[in-house]
Amino acid sequence: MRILLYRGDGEIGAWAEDLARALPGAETVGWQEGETLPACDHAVLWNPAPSLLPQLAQLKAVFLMGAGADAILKFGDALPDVPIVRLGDTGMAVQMAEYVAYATLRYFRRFDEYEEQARHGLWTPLPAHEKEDFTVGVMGLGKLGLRVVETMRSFGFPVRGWSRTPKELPGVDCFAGMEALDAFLSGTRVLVSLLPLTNETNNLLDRRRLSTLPRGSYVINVARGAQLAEPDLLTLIRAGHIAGATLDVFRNEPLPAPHPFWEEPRITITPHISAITIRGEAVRQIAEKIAAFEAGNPVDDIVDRNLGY
Ligand code: NDP
Ligand code: OXD
Repeated sequence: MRILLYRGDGEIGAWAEDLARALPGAETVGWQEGETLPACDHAVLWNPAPSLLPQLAQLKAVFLMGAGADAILKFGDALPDVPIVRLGDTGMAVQMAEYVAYATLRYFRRFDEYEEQARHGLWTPLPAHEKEDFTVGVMGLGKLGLRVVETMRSFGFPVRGWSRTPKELPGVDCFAGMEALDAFLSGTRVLVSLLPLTNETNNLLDRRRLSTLPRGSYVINVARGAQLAEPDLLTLIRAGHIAGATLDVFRNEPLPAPHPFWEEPRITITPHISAITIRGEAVRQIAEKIAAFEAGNPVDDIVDRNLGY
């Protein structure tokens, strides 16, 4: 079996070593612009170059090195008709839970205010927020969103969730579909996005929808930057409607140097690290999926191109 390994950033050495260990007997090959791809069975890749796409038509399947499929599905009809398989969790769900819990607790327990007070030598207990005023609303109840829901519930926060198809989760107010979005937002104090980027979710969080959140809400975006209308968020923060945002993802990454977000103290910026791909776990899962594929067994996490995730 021959496997193409490719990353847009060119760094495949460690992936090749791990894959050789996980699938002994498989040969891995790389590819560079201008080369003709030798006959391969599968590809394991991230951010493919457009000129590689036609050469993928010979493959049995493409395995992504990440959870989001938007970076490949954006090529639309230029993509060959082979199954695309994304990562399912592989250690990312717990990282998302850590990130969202940290950001929420920082707001809820007023840590920023205490830090500021401490800088001025002030010992002044502030009134504690009530959990009942801090409903966490998670958009996207998939592999990652569900773990966040579970974690925030374990701290005793009221939790609600929004997904495309209806769900029933113990102790969670579940909302589904566009028709329920305003109702979901209107009772959410801490909004978390863990949605895939699709035609439906692109620019979903615009001025009108962000205004539907109660005054004093917070936004945590750990999914994809293009879901959020960035100027609208800024306007609502400056107007005091949104109290703050913790953003890991942006419409343009890296976030460009002159961008008003850098200057806004109520926005916390991290460089797309809320859940990094843990290579060892990813390779183990991909190897298992390739083995299942070869054996004709069902493979999880095949991307639905019509839905976009
Ligand atoms: P899943 O596919 O497991 O879950 C997606 C969830 O979003 C599902 O609950 C789905 O609903 C819901 N959804 C999709 N479209 C809509 C819609 N139009 N309206 C309402 N709900 C919708 O994905 P994961 O949990 O594995 O990952 C989520 C995203 O997180 C990835 O797509 C990626 O963009 C992002 N990500 C970000 C990382 C980072 O470091 N910042 C790292 C990893 C992932 P339903 O259940 O009904 O299908
Ligand atoms: C992913 C990501 O989708 O890193 O895995 O954003």
